[in-house]
Amino acid sequence: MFNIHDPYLFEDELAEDDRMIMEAAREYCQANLEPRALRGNQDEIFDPEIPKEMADMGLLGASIAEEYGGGGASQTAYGLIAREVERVDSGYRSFMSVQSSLVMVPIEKFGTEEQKQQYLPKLASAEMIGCFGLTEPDHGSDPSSMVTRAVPTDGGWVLNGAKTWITNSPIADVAIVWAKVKEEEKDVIRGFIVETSWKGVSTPHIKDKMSLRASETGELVFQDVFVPETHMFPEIRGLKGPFTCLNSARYGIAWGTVGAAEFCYERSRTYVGERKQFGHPLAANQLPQTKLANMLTDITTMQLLAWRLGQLRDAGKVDPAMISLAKRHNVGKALDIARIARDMHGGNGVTGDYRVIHHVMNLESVNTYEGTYDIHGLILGREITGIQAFVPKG
Ligand code: TGC
Ligand code: FAD
Repeated sequence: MFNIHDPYLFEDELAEDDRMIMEAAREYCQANLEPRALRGNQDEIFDPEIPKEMADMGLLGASIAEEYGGGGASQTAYGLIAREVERVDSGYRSFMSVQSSLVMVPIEKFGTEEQKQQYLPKLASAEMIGCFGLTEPDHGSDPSSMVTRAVPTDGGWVLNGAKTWITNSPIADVAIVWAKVKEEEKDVIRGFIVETSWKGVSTPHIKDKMSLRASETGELVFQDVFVPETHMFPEIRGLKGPFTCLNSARYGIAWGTVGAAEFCYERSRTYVGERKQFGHPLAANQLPQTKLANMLTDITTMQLLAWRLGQLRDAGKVDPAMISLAKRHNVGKALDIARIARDMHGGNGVTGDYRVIHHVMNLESVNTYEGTYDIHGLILGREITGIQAFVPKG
């Protein structure tokens, strides 16, 4: 029998543990997150209770090792959690992605044993909130040109510079900061764990975003901040550091956007079934039917891409370009689906209650962050042709 939610039955293939995590995440998100997400989005409020609730459900650091307070779950499970959170709100999925992939992953992968013991359990339990500082006011798509710099001093480093568009920064206790240092006369990018309570750190909130309104976004400003030597990642050098974290977060977005697209499709199906014009349900017309058929076709490709990518990540067989392909495709298709869903709801589509415009606005940010749609196109173009086209020739 044709399944109108999962036509190629990928959920039948899930391991039992992954399915249980998915079902628990769905139940929490629908019962607890959903009722608060609309108001949060409209009033630009990040609910401070939600991190703790997510932690209690095991949704933070789900794939981090259990010995550090993580869930020890599979990559597929991490993706399935992102799908359930983003079905409700991309802003809360952003919070979860940053905490799990962009803060806990680098500490687990690049940190010393002491750094792991000090931070990972507190991040898993939401006793601490983290953020990730790569983008700067003048350097977004091209982080290699960053100007934030650390210079050596007695017992550590002095950090100066500014990062912007930083998810969670206004509420963060700790920031993973990427900055240049001089090593043998050359600039090298290194990673630091910086506590936001330290002297010289400020985290101004970016006001009046029209997208991801329930997510706290801000700056990270460093004025002569002393960072002890113990707070530098000891080995990792270059953009490989931040990009390794981004591999995990971009993969999560490939899954998260499946949830947003599924919500918009299902909402539209219900709406055209109930709404009558010219004496018939809208669903009796050819155009709404083919719009739904197109949505479901795109959602099916999104589901299968994300699911297969999870399997490949668990098997350790992923090249970053595979993640670019899925992030770019799935965000692009989710945005198309959300915009069409908005149109299918007519005037009601612009109200908060139906929740489709909420997804349209959120997905605009998701299309831009963690590498824009076009930057991921150029990453794929470089793989296909062997020629980098980021820097214009001539
Ligand atoms: P390129 O020459 O390509 O690479 C430099 C070094 O990095 C290595 N590398 C990677 N390593 C692991 N994973 C990846 N995905 C990697 N991509 C590159 C590469 O092997 C090389 O290593 P080595 O040892 O040879 O030095 O560097 P490039 O400067 O030419 O890069 C170009 C480009 C455009 C691909 C890159 O700059 C890029 O991806 N730009 C997009 C920037 C971006 O994604 N920013 C995200 C900021 S964080 C964020 O948005 C969080 S939103 C959070 C939320 O709310 O969910
Ligand atoms: P630009 O790089 O100035 O790009 C502008 C346009 O030019 C884009 O369309 C881009 O595709 C295009 N473009 C750029 N270069 C090229 C080229 N070579 N060829 C063709 N087209 C090109 N960053 C963090 O570090 N941490 C965070 O937590 C974080 N959270 C964010 C949350 C939100 C809500 C948003 C909106 C952004 C966040 N970001 C974060 C920043 C995000 O990663 C950047 O916005 C993104 O990488 C793009 O950089 P930019 O905004 O400077 O745009």
